[in-house]
Amino acid sequence: MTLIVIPTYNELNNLPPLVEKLLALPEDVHLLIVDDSSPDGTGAWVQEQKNQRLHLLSRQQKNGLGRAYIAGFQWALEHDYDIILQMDADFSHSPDDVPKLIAAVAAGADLAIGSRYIHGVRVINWPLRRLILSVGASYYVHTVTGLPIHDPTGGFKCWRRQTLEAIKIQNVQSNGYGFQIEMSHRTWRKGFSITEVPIIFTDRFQGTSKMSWNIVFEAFFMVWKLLFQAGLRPSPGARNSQG
Ligand SMILES: Nc1nc2c(ncn2[C@@H]2O[C@H](COP(=O)(O)OP(=O)(O)OP(=O)(O)O)[C@@H](O)[C@H]2O)c(=O)[nH]1
Ligand SMILES: [Mg+2]
Repeated sequence: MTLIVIPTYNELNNLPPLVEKLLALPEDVHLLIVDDSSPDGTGAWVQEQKNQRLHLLSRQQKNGLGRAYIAGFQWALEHDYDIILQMDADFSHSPDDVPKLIAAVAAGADLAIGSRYIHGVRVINWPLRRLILSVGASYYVHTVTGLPIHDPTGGFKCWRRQTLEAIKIQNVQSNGYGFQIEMSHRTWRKGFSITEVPIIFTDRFQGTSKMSWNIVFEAFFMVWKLLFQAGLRPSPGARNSQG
């Protein structure tokens, strides 16, 4: 069974239509909304819904994306899900791409990453400076850590249960972009197979951004920690990434 984990903070405009689209997919997915007590009532909306396939994990305070995902993944592992997909609530990650990611894991990948930067660049409506930052970050992460992924900061990913069980998620400290990088880096270091699946990423058109320079700086320094943790050996040998 597949669980889609969606962290939310003030996404009341985006979440209801997103939930509707995801529950209408041919795949029989369950959803877990991890809400940090959004002042706009996102969590309350989830609670009002009477759908056995929609679950809510409500947390006391806004603690960052990484903490929300760890809690959501732990919940998934405590329940009976064998595929766990993560995505944003703001429609930057399209529900139409969800089946492709699930299929990649079902076909054997230990981790499937929705990638904006394989076979060209597919980002819609981002200001140029943000695109440059993101593409530059991808080169930087690859150069420092050796992680063979074209889109290491992306947050549209699909996990095989055994991968999450093996990479000791309780020890992952970072938030934001650093969180996405650290999770993939652990997966790669353990020798799991990673497949990148092309996706189209669209900037949020509703709600407010939680992106901040803190998140960028955290990731900037965090990659050096990953390199040192890996004993200054950027490559574990074989390149696992395909696509
Ligand atoms: N539970 C929880 N969710 C969060 C937190 N910060 C962000 N989110 C959610 O995580 C997802 C990604 O956050 P975004 O604000 O879209 O971050 P981004 O995509 O880098 O930036 P923008 O799209 O420009 O806003 C969205 O679904 C947010 O609602 C948080 O502290 N707690
Ligand atoms: Mg977003």
